[in-house]
Amino acid sequence: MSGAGAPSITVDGSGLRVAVIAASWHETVMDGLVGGATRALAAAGVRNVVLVRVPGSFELPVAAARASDGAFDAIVALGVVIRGGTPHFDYVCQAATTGLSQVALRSGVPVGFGLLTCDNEEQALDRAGLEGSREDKGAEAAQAAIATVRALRDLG
Ligand code: DLZ
Repeated sequence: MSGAGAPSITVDGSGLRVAVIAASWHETVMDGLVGGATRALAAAGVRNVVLVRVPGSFELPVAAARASDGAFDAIVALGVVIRGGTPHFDYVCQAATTGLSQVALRSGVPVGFGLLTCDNEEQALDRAGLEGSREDKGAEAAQAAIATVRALRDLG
């Protein structure tokens, strides 16, 4: 799956409370993702943003579950998992993906999915919203989360 076909989303996030939950592995890539998400939230008019760090991507769902208890309108989950020579990659990716999806479905609080799953660091840097990156997945995840809040409100 590539970034081809991604929509250009314009959102009004004024008045929303957003939790950004970010893993800590792969510092440079994470700096890019967090920067992209926070810039996108600011551009959308979101003033109430709480940033929380967890150790790794495996810990994203439990923190997202806590943030979905009513204190926030949307959650942005950010992490990067880089394939190594062991099956660990698959376990961490699957646990994070399934867990974050369950949080959103059980709570009704939209979770922007900003988890990069890459073969190598070069791929991750290219998606991290850093200078020279081709994509900004942190910003995309933030825009998706607040656009989904609006969509759910339209549904009543
Ligand atoms: C253990 C591990 C490995 C091998 N790789 C990554 C990674 O690429 N990205 C990431 O966010 N976390 C990684 N982790 C850590 C796990 O997510 C988790 O923090 C530990 O297994 C402790 O529960």
